[in-house]
Order: sequence, then C-alpha cells, then structure tokens
Amino acid sequence: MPGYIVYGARGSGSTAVEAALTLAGAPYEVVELAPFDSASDAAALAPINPMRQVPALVLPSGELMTESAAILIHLAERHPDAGLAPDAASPLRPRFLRWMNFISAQIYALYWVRDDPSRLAADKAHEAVLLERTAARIRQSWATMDAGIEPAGRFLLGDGISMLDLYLTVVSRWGPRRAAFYAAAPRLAPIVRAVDVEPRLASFWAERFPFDDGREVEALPG
Ligand SMILES: N[C@@H](CCC(=O)N[C@@H](CS)C(=O)NCC(=O)O)C(=O)O
Repeated sequence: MPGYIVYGARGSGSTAVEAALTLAGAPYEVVELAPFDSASDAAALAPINPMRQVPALVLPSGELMTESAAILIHLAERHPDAGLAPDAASPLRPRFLRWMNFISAQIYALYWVRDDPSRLAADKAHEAVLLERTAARIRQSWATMDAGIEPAGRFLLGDGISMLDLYLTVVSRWGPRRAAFYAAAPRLAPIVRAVDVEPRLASFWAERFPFDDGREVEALPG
C-alpha cells in the first residue's frame, strides 16, 4: 500500500498526525518544513498547501488534506483496527467530534497570531497585549474543556488512547505551556501526562517533540 506524506515540523501540529500514523502502523514519510520559522519553508509549502501551514497530508490516493482535526478523524476512520476514535454509532462520538473541533477552532487557531503577533499588532507594545490576551483565552478554553468533558478512563474516551488525547497533548505543550495548562485543566492533566509516557510513542516523542520538565513553563522574553 502506498504510504502517506506528511508535510510537518518538529514540535508542530503535524506531530499529532505523525503520532496517529505511528499508532496506526501506517507507512508514512515526513517532509520537514517549518513555515512558522522560515520564509523559505513557507514558500516551499505554498504549492502543496496555499495556506502555507503544516500539517498538510498527502493521502495514498494523492489527495491533499489539511486541517488537523479533519485529518485525525479521517485517519481514525481509515485505520479502524487501531481503535483511535469511537465509531459513528458510539455514544462517545458526539463528544469526540465536539472536542476535536473545539481544540482546532477555539485554541489552535489562535497560534496564527501567537506565532507572529505582528500579523495583527500595530506595534511591539500591542504585540505583548495580544500575547497576553490570547494566552488568557487559551487558559479559559482549557478550563471550559476541563469542566465539559469527564475522562471516561485513563484517557479521555476510555482506557485506550484516542485521537482526541493525541491532539490535546500536542496543543497543550505550546504556549502558555503545560504549567498553565495543568492549572487551568487539572482533570485533563493526568491524561496528557499519560500520553507523554505512552510506551508506543516513546521514541517518536523523543525524536519529533522532545518534552521534559524544562518545557513545561514558557520562557519569559528578555
Ligand atoms: N487550521 C490548521 C492550522 C495549522 C497551523 O496553524 N499550523 C502552524 C504550525 S503548528 C503553521 O503552519 N503556521 C504557519 C503559519 O500559519 O503561517 C490546522 O488545524 O491544522
């Protein structure tokens, strides 16, 4: 079976997709491009994904997919034996879909600003305000998720890891980082820690998104 091609970067949202493919045992290769760090990488990505963002996934059929939640849901459907999502008839399906989309729309979307606040800010002082206010919004969103979803087991949807756990874990590693996440979402904290130490992902995390105590707190500028 021809494999998947992931356009992605270490520590980026593509690592959720790569982790999912790893757990599914699906063959894939990564084309390393970090558009948030490099103008030349952004230009190289443009013919693949006009939004110049990763993850961008080329399916075995040759079709392009973007949008992390949609990709993860699709991969769960294409690799059902991996058990990475409740199926359409499951009572857990509505909450799976709800919180997958919540992470994309309410939280991940804010990184378009946070990764380069000059996209919206008029000056440096305004950039600091945007960073502070988007961090507050992210903390509020994590708290809303924490109050809105009761973990159904060791992971969010039961005792098996799901796409939702992978997505939550990757996005919770970004600024304002884990210490803020744990404070805002104490019930979700053990979930992401369990994903951090998932044995099947140990070498994957070490290579693609190294994460240790030093990364739990955001480095302050200056
Ligand atoms: N809506 C997209 C957002 C993807 C995204 O923002 N990716 C970041 C990296 S984590 C990126 O490529 N940023 C570069 C940019 O937006 O210019 C998704 O859900 O996958």
